[in-house]
Amino acid sequence: MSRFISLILRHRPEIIGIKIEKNGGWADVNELIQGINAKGKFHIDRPLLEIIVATDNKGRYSFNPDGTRIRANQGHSIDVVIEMEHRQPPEFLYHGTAWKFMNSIMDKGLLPRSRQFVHLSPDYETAVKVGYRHSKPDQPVVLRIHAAQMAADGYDFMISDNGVWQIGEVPPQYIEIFHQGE
Ligand code: HQG
Repeated sequence: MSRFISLILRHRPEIIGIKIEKNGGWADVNELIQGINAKGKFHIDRPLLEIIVATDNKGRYSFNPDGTRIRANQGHSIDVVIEMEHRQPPEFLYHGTAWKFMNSIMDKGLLPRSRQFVHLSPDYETAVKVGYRHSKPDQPVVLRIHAAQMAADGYDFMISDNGVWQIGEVPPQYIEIFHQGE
């Protein structure tokens, strides 16, 4: 159910016939509930939606203050503008990916692909989990990104409400393959 909501709010609202506001990425909660139920794949009501939002393991969703609207905090491919905090990054951030992408990454850098931004993790362990999504059953590769150096060179870092760092791209010179324990 949560994956389905994520698909709707980040990528394909049209599959249940709803619109997402460009400014803020908000969907109307009643329309979302009715749209999901009309589709027939899942049945949802407001209390269940509230549980999903409150317990999501990555804090993917938020309600607006009066609870009438809902959005995904990050990860969109559709054209929305989510206000995010622009913040000075730590010295290093991390990115987990698959070895099969490495030639291209070291050639072109990290690119957002289908999403609006490249996502970077604050720590190694999170990057391993993200990387596994693309590398299974093989071990992922974790890249260490020289984030503070990038910021010093003028790159603008943002962090979403659920703590995922976002950047437009990471050129190859800021990327190194990271081995745990270094
Ligand atoms: C790779 C999950 C070839 C990139 C996670 C990644 C994350 C390149 C894949 C969030 C490349 C894109 C996002 C290049 C980047 N050549 N491959 N030049 N540049 N790539 O899923 O960062 O569960 O769009 O390394 O926790 O893996 O959805 O991005 O492997 O925060 O909430 O292209 O998704 O969150 O894959 O994951 P994705 P991601 P949720």
